[in-house]
Amino acid sequence: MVRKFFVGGNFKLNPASLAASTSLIEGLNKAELDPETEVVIAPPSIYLIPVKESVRKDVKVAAQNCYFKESGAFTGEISPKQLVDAGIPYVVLGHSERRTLFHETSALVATKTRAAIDAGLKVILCIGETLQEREADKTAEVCQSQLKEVVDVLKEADWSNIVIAYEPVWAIGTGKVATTAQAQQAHADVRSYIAKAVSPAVANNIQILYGGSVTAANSKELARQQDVDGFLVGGASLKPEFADIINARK
Ligand code: G2H
Repeated sequence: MVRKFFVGGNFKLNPASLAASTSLIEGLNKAELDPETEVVIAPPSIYLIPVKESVRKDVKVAAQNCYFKESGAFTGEISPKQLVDAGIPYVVLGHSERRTLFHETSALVATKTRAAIDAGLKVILCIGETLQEREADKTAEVCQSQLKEVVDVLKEADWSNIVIAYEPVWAIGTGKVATTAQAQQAHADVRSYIAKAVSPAVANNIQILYGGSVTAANSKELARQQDVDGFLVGGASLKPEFADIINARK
Protein backbone atom coordinates (compact mmCIF):
# COMPACT_ATOMS: atom_id res chain seq x y z
CA MET A 1 0.00 0.00 0.00
CA VAL A 2 1.33 3.41 -0.95
CA ARG A 3 0.40 5.93 1.71
CA LYS A 4 -0.78 9.24 0.28
CA PHE A 5 1.42 12.22 1.16
CA PHE A 6 -0.49 14.47 3.60
CA VAL A 7 0.25 18.07 4.56
CA GLY A 8 -1.69 19.92 7.24
CA GLY A 9 -1.46 23.62 7.97
CA ASN A 10 -2.08 24.43 11.62
CA PHE A 11 -2.74 28.17 11.67
CA LYS A 12 -3.00 28.15 15.51
CA LEU A 13 -4.33 31.56 16.73
CA ASN A 14 -3.50 33.23 13.39
CA PRO A 15 -4.13 35.33 11.47
CA ALA A 16 -5.58 38.11 13.59
CA SER A 17 -8.34 39.25 11.25
CA LEU A 18 -10.84 37.92 8.74
CA ALA A 19 -9.24 40.12 6.08
CA ALA A 20 -5.82 38.56 6.68
CA SER A 21 -7.36 35.08 6.68
CA THR A 22 -9.06 35.83 3.35
CA SER A 23 -5.82 36.95 1.76
CA LEU A 24 -4.03 33.83 3.05
CA ILE A 25 -6.69 31.65 1.44
CA GLU A 26 -6.54 33.65 -1.81
CA GLY A 27 -2.81 32.92 -1.96
CA LEU A 28 -3.37 29.20 -1.43
CA ASN A 29 -6.12 29.17 -4.06
CA LYS A 30 -3.70 30.56 -6.66
CA ALA A 31 -0.81 28.23 -5.82
CA GLU A 32 0.18 25.25 -7.93
CA LEU A 33 -0.26 22.25 -5.62
CA ASP A 34 0.74 18.64 -6.16
CA PRO A 35 -2.57 16.80 -6.79
CA GLU A 36 -1.01 13.70 -5.17
CA THR A 37 -0.84 15.45 -1.76
CA GLU A 38 -3.81 15.51 0.62
CA VAL A 39 -3.99 19.04 2.02
CA VAL A 40 -5.86 20.07 5.16
CA ILE A 41 -5.77 23.50 6.80
CA ALA A 42 -6.81 24.27 10.36
CA PRO A 43 -7.80 27.92 10.85
CA PRO A 44 -9.06 29.33 14.18
CA SER A 45 -12.62 28.16 14.89
CA ILE A 46 -14.17 31.57 14.17
CA TYR A 47 -12.89 31.33 10.56
CA LEU A 48 -13.77 27.68 9.91
CA ILE A 49 -16.93 28.35 7.90
CA PRO A 50 -15.68 31.31 5.82
CA VAL A 51 -12.46 29.41 5.07
CA LYS A 52 -14.38 26.26 4.10
CA GLU A 53 -16.52 28.33 1.75
CA SER A 54 -13.67 30.22 0.10
CA VAL A 55 -10.87 27.68 -0.11
CA ARG A 56 -10.31 25.56 -3.24
CA LYS A 57 -12.17 22.26 -3.16
CA ASP A 58 -9.04 20.09 -3.16
CA VAL A 59 -8.06 21.58 0.23
CA LYS A 60 -10.00 20.31 3.25
CA VAL A 61 -10.59 22.13 6.52
CA ALA A 62 -9.92 21.02 10.10
CA ALA A 63 -10.83 22.40 13.51
CA GLN A 64 -7.90 22.75 15.91
CA ASN A 65 -9.81 21.19 18.81
CA CYS A 66 -13.25 19.99 19.90
CA TYR A 67 -14.99 18.74 23.02
CA PHE A 68 -16.28 15.21 23.55
CA LYS A 69 -19.92 16.07 24.34
CA GLU A 70 -22.53 16.58 21.64
CA SER A 71 -24.20 19.63 23.27
CA GLY A 72 -25.02 21.04 26.69
CA ALA A 73 -23.71 23.44 29.33
CA PHE A 74 -20.05 23.53 28.24
CA THR A 75 -19.27 27.21 27.76
CA GLY A 76 -16.73 27.96 25.07
CA GLU A 77 -16.63 24.49 23.55
CA ILE A 78 -17.43 23.16 20.06
CA SER A 79 -18.79 19.64 19.60
CA PRO A 80 -17.77 17.04 17.02
CA LYS A 81 -21.40 16.92 15.87
CA GLN A 82 -21.43 20.69 15.27
CA LEU A 83 -18.26 20.40 13.18
CA VAL A 84 -19.81 17.67 11.05
CA ASP A 85 -23.00 19.74 10.73
CA ALA A 86 -20.91 22.71 9.53
CA GLY A 87 -19.24 20.52 6.87
CA ILE A 88 -15.84 20.40 8.60
CA PRO A 89 -14.33 16.94 8.00
CA TYR A 90 -11.21 16.99 10.23
CA VAL A 91 -10.16 17.91 13.74
CA VAL A 92 -6.66 18.23 15.24
CA LEU A 93 -6.54 16.67 18.72
CA GLY A 94 -3.83 16.43 21.36
CA HIS A 95 -1.59 19.18 20.01
CA SER A 96 1.20 19.86 22.50
CA GLU A 97 -0.08 23.41 23.04
CA ARG A 98 -3.42 21.90 24.14
CA ARG A 99 -1.62 19.38 26.35
CA THR A 100 0.72 21.96 27.93
CA LEU A 101 -1.12 25.28 28.02
CA PHE A 102 -4.61 23.85 28.50
CA HIS A 103 -3.65 20.83 30.62
CA GLU A 104 -5.19 18.20 28.33
CA THR A 105 -4.22 14.72 29.46
CA SER A 106 -3.75 11.75 27.15
CA ALA A 107 -6.94 10.28 28.65
CA LEU A 108 -8.91 13.41 27.70
CA VAL A 109 -7.37 13.38 24.21
CA ALA A 110 -8.46 9.75 23.85
CA THR A 111 -12.02 10.55 24.97
CA LYS A 112 -12.17 13.40 22.46
CA THR A 113 -10.77 11.14 19.74
CA ARG A 114 -13.44 8.51 20.42
CA ALA A 115 -16.19 11.17 20.29
CA ALA A 116 -14.82 12.74 17.11
CA ILE A 117 -14.60 9.38 15.31
CA ASP A 118 -18.11 8.46 16.47
CA ALA A 119 -19.43 11.74 15.07
CA GLY A 120 -17.84 11.01 11.67
CA LEU A 121 -14.78 13.27 11.84
CA LYS A 122 -11.26 12.37 10.76
CA VAL A 123 -8.69 13.06 13.46
CA ILE A 124 -5.14 14.40 13.21
CA LEU A 125 -3.81 13.02 16.48
CA CYS A 126 -0.70 14.76 17.81
CA ILE A 127 1.90 13.12 20.02
CA GLY A 128 5.49 13.91 20.94
CA GLU A 129 8.10 14.16 23.63
CA THR A 130 9.64 17.10 25.49
CA LEU A 131 13.37 17.89 25.32
CA GLN A 132 13.85 16.44 28.79
CA GLU A 133 12.16 13.20 27.72
CA ARG A 134 14.30 12.96 24.56
CA GLU A 135 17.47 13.57 26.55
CA ALA A 136 16.40 10.79 28.93
CA ASP A 137 16.02 8.51 25.87
CA LYS A 138 12.26 8.22 26.45
CA THR A 139 10.94 9.34 23.04
CA ALA A 140 9.45 5.99 22.00
CA GLU A 141 8.07 5.32 25.49
CA VAL A 142 6.35 8.73 25.68
CA CYS A 143 4.83 8.40 22.19
CA GLN A 144 3.59 4.91 23.02
CA SER A 145 2.01 5.99 26.30
CA GLN A 146 0.21 8.87 24.54
CA LEU A 147 -0.99 6.47 21.83
CA LYS A 148 -1.95 3.70 24.24
CA GLU A 149 -4.79 5.75 25.70
CA VAL A 150 -6.22 6.08 22.17
CA VAL A 151 -5.55 2.42 21.31
CA ASP A 152 -7.60 1.47 24.37
CA VAL A 153 -10.72 3.32 23.19
CA LEU A 154 -10.68 2.67 19.42
CA LYS A 155 -11.59 -0.39 17.38
CA GLU A 156 -9.32 -1.52 14.56
CA ALA A 157 -11.62 -0.06 11.86
CA ASP A 158 -11.62 3.39 13.51
CA TRP A 159 -7.94 3.82 12.66
CA SER A 160 -8.75 4.43 8.98
CA ASN A 161 -9.94 7.87 10.12
CA ILE A 162 -6.82 8.72 12.11
CA VAL A 163 -3.67 10.47 10.94
CA ILE A 164 -0.86 10.60 13.53
CA ALA A 165 1.27 13.73 13.80
CA TYR A 166 4.59 13.17 15.56
CA GLU A 167 5.62 16.58 16.88
CA PRO A 168 8.59 16.70 19.24
CA VAL A 169 7.74 19.52 21.66
CA TRP A 170 11.31 20.88 21.52
CA ALA A 171 10.94 21.43 17.75
CA ILE A 172 7.62 23.26 17.85
CA GLY A 173 7.92 26.90 16.84
CA THR A 174 11.57 26.91 17.87
CA GLY A 175 13.23 26.80 14.47
CA LYS A 176 14.98 23.63 15.71
CA VAL A 177 13.77 20.89 13.37
CA ALA A 178 14.37 17.20 14.10
CA THR A 179 17.07 15.64 11.96
CA THR A 180 15.86 13.30 9.26
CA ALA A 181 17.29 10.39 11.26
CA GLN A 182 15.46 11.47 14.45
CA ALA A 183 12.17 11.88 12.59
CA GLN A 184 12.52 8.58 10.71
CA GLN A 185 13.38 6.68 13.91
CA ALA A 186 10.45 8.14 15.87
CA HIS A 187 8.04 7.42 12.99
CA ALA A 188 9.31 3.86 12.59
CA ASP A 189 8.90 3.31 16.35
CA VAL A 190 5.33 4.65 16.23
CA ARG A 191 4.51 2.42 13.26
CA SER A 192 5.95 -0.63 14.97
CA TYR A 193 3.97 0.12 18.15
CA ILE A 194 0.74 0.43 16.10
CA ALA A 195 1.55 -2.90 14.41
CA LYS A 196 1.77 -4.59 17.80
CA ALA A 197 -1.01 -2.72 19.61
CA VAL A 198 -3.57 -2.52 16.77
CA SER A 199 -2.55 -4.56 13.69
CA PRO A 200 0.16 -4.75 11.02
CA ALA A 201 -2.40 -3.68 8.38
CA VAL A 202 -3.34 -0.52 10.29
CA ALA A 203 0.36 0.24 10.87
CA ASN A 204 1.09 -0.14 7.18
CA ASN A 205 -1.78 2.12 6.10
CA ILE A 206 -1.68 4.89 8.70
CA GLN A 207 -0.17 8.23 7.68
CA ILE A 208 2.40 9.51 10.18
CA LEU A 209 3.20 13.21 9.79
CA TYR A 210 6.18 15.08 11.16
CA GLY A 211 5.55 18.48 12.80
CA GLY A 212 7.92 21.01 14.35
CA SER A 213 9.62 23.88 12.52
CA VAL A 214 8.98 22.42 9.06
CA THR A 215 9.99 24.82 6.28
CA ALA A 216 10.28 24.63 2.51
CA ALA A 217 14.04 24.28 3.00
CA ASN A 218 13.96 21.22 5.29
CA SER A 219 10.79 19.54 3.95
CA LYS A 220 12.26 17.83 0.88
CA GLU A 221 14.78 15.71 2.75
CA LEU A 222 12.31 14.85 5.52
CA ALA A 223 9.73 13.87 2.89
CA ARG A 224 12.14 11.30 1.49
CA GLN A 225 12.20 9.29 4.74
CA GLN A 226 10.42 5.97 4.47
CA ASP A 227 8.07 6.48 7.41
CA VAL A 228 7.45 10.22 7.01
CA ASP A 229 4.10 10.46 5.22
CA GLY A 230 3.76 14.23 5.35
CA PHE A 231 3.82 17.21 7.68
CA LEU A 232 1.83 19.23 10.15
CA VAL A 233 3.07 22.75 9.56
CA GLY A 234 2.58 25.73 11.89
CA GLY A 235 4.45 28.96 11.20
CA ALA A 236 5.30 28.15 7.58
CA SER A 237 1.65 27.38 6.75
CA LEU A 238 1.00 31.13 7.02
CA LYS A 239 3.56 31.90 4.31
CA PRO A 240 3.75 31.32 0.54
CA GLU A 241 6.34 28.57 1.22
CA PHE A 242 3.46 26.37 2.44
CA ALA A 243 2.87 25.50 -1.24
CA ASP A 244 6.48 24.31 -1.55
CA ILE A 245 6.01 22.07 1.50
CA ILE A 246 2.84 20.62 -0.05
CA ASN A 247 4.94 19.96 -3.17
CA ALA A 248 7.87 18.47 -1.22
CA ARG A 249 7.56 15.08 -2.92
CA LYS A 250 7.26 16.54 -6.45
C1 G2H B 1 3.97 22.26 15.57
C2 G2H B 1 3.84 22.92 14.26
C3 G2H B 1 2.42 22.78 13.79
P1 G2H B 1 5.58 24.90 13.82
O1 G2H B 1 3.08 22.88 16.50
O2 G2H B 1 1.61 21.85 14.43
O3 G2H B 1 4.18 24.28 14.39
O4 G2H B 1 5.71 24.40 12.41
O5 G2H B 1 5.41 26.38 13.90
O6 G2H B 1 6.68 24.39 14.69
